[in-house]
Amino acid sequence: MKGDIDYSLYLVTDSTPAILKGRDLVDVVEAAVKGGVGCVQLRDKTGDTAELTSIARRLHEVTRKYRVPLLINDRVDVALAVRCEGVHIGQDDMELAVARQLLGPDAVIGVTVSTVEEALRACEGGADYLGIGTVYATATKTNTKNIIGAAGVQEILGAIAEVGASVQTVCIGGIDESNVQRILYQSGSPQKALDGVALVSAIVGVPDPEAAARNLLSLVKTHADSYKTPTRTESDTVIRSDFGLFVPAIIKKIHGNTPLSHNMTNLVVQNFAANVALAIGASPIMANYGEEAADLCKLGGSLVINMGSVDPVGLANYVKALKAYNIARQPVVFDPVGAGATAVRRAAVKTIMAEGYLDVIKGNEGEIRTVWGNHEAQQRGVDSSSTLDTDQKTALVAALATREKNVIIMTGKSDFVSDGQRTFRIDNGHEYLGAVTGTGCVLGTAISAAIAVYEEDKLEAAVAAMLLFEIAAEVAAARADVKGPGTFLPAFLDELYNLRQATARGEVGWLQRAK
Ligand code: 3NM
Ligand code: MG
Repeated sequence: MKGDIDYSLYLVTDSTPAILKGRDLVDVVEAAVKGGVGCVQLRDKTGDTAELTSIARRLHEVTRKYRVPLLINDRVDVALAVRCEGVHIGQDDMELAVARQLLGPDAVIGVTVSTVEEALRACEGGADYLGIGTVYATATKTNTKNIIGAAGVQEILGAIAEVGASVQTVCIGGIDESNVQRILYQSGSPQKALDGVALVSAIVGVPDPEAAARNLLSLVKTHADSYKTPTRTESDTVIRSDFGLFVPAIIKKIHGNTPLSHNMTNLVVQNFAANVALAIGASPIMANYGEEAADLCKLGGSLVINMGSVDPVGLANYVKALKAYNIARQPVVFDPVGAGATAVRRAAVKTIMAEGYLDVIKGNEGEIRTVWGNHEAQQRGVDSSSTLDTDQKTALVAALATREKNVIIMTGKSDFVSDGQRTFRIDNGHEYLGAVTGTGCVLGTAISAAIAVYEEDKLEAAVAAMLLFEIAAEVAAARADVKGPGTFLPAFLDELYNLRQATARGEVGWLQRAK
């Protein structure tokens, strides 16, 4: 019986008026179970014992009818009184060993964990499943000890796999239709993946719990098709010699498809970014109002979030757009401009990374190190030196891409690009790129165009855009009429345009300059 439980969609109840909105909890749970919830936990931190026992009894009648287990949060006595399938205990609740003794070997006992230590202790103590959290900040539980994000869940799953524990796992906190697939994807490793997700408000707090549960369950079941881990393992050198095999094709595809590049960017670079998008064959829209993303994300393009000037209104807009693009499964490029510079920016990076999946994160060394350092538990020493050498940069982009399951680009004199499996360095570019404003920002726009047309390999797409961009800069800087940064700027736009047009005609000699 215990082994048959389907944890894919795990419902935790909440009887607060803000969530339940005057409905009968039993009706809400029955609807959710009809929609596909496979496990129900009664969680009521305020009800007295008689009240709790009565509602547990009514809930158990329903869950039994659908052959779904009912667990009681914290209250072993209530579980015993109603003879339901088990309990869920938090770190401040009754000890696991005592609960097991009282309930016996057949009872289901789950434990809340937020650290590796708590997880390993619960496994050793014989927990049947772990509720890992808090993943994302949530209004449903504001007294939470630890927001751990996908990276924290991944760390815990890795530690469980290492000791070979067979425990089931769900994660909890702030999960809804916009992020359920990405948390399953981002938190997993080849060794161990989550068995499901636990939610409160996304099911109990919506008008139609049955439809919500049905939709969420189908998202859980299809997450593997929706996000894919790159499977190639070619070495750096193989990829380099292959430039000609994929770069021209990607640039031709931008030229042919004119993908939308939706930029939420700062005032300084808006005009420049739009011109770069046009030069490489994309269709730019500079739209900083998040509400528009719900429509724009349906046009098959990509989103650039450039944190160049961040304020609370801007941040809320970024989050809104990010969620819209995530739901539509259209790619997002994140440029954490000035990430480490102020507390406000560090917090904004944290929020953006928690609120959505970022297909590409592009930044300079300091910015990428801030993104990495956001998850304290995983710093592992890379932050201790003031500037990183080539090996450290390679290791950092690969580790961050592995952790985030995306593409990481660290720009600089040499650029480092990784999807966690393939990591390499691009040495093209020109000093004039650093002598005019916004070139780093508009590179994000160029990358967004490539990713919009070539989602099948985001690493190759990023590399194609970067080579076009940096070689165009070299060609422009070498022109006789270019005397400095001022004359460089229009020449750069010209050469971006020229190289793109030439590539569309099949002339790809410029790619010889790739290094
Ligand atoms: N436990 P929602 S977070 C009940 O971190 C609960 O252990 C948490 O609610 C933990 O799905 C949480 O509405 C609330 O975000 C989850
Ligand atoms: Mg608890």
